[in-house]
Amino acid sequence: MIKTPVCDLLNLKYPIFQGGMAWISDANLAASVSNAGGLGIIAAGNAPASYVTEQIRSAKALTDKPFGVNIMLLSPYADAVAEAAVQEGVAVIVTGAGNPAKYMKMWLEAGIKVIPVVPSTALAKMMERTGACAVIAEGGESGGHIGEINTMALVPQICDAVKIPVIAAGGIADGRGIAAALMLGAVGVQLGTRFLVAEECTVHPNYKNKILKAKDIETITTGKRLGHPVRSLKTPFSREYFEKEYDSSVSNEELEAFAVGALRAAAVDGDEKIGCFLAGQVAGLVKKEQTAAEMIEEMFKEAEEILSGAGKWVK
Ligand code: TUI
Repeated sequence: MIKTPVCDLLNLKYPIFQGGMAWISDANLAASVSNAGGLGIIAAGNAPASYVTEQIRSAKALTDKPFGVNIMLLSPYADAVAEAAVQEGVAVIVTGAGNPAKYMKMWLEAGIKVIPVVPSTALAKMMERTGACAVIAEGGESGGHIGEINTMALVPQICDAVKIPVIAAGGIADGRGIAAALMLGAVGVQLGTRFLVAEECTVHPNYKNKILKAKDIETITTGKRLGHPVRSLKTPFSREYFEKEYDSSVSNEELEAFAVGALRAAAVDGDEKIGCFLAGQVAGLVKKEQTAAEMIEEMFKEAEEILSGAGKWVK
């Protein structure tokens, strides 16, 4: 059995979080992961607070285990979602795509455990000072909005920078990745891309098929020009965005307008032309659809075998 301080901190059987994926991580997926012994997370993405409230209530009806809400700080509704999460009394808030300092006091006073995603040691230290109970060190292999540093380099540096528990994210999709993350000093992992193909994940089937068929070099990073790099699968949308990004005759406003609605088009409509299919570099490792429980049990069995056998290299 793999037990870490994150299991005690959040009352989990397995130290694994399901990433909060905008338009994808709903109550159904989150409750399945929580029922399987991990931490399921509802993604607020760019949705209004009413959607998040509704999803929190649905998740409460589907599980009596703890689950979290991921608040995407670039969202125009971030303030309202930050308050809705307090109103609904969620156990855990994960933040992404920004610095949540202005909400920390309100969340901590409400007794919520706050776990920000951090792409740097500076932000990790600041989050520790402001009361985060753990941080997620997310490397640039991840899907979606990403930082500069990759998981292998980021995780140990963040582990050295803070005393609170560190959860590793980015580039993890199986037991080998979990074992490696623990060796880097992390005490938990967060996975998005693998859970995209969970049976309980209601994302459009075209999205799942794209992940299941993806090879190692099939992701691309776009959005650097606007300061928000995003990793997604190579598709007509991402290739065209990439070209526009390096075309000086295209204005920033035109570039932004081109991407409006692209996440929804992928996740809800499965539109292979105009959709933006966010995915991590591990998409090529994801080969089968399983229940969330099967995935978690399989990965931790594998991680346990690897870690138990690791002494073979020590002579
Ligand atoms: O947030 C994510 N991944 C995401 S968010 C998303 S939706 C989106 N929509 C429009 C534009 C961009 C994204 C899709 N995927 N991951 C967590 C994450 N957080 N990665 C990197 C960061 C991050 C970056 C900078 C966290 C904090 C940060 O701080 C900067 C500061 O303000 O200090």
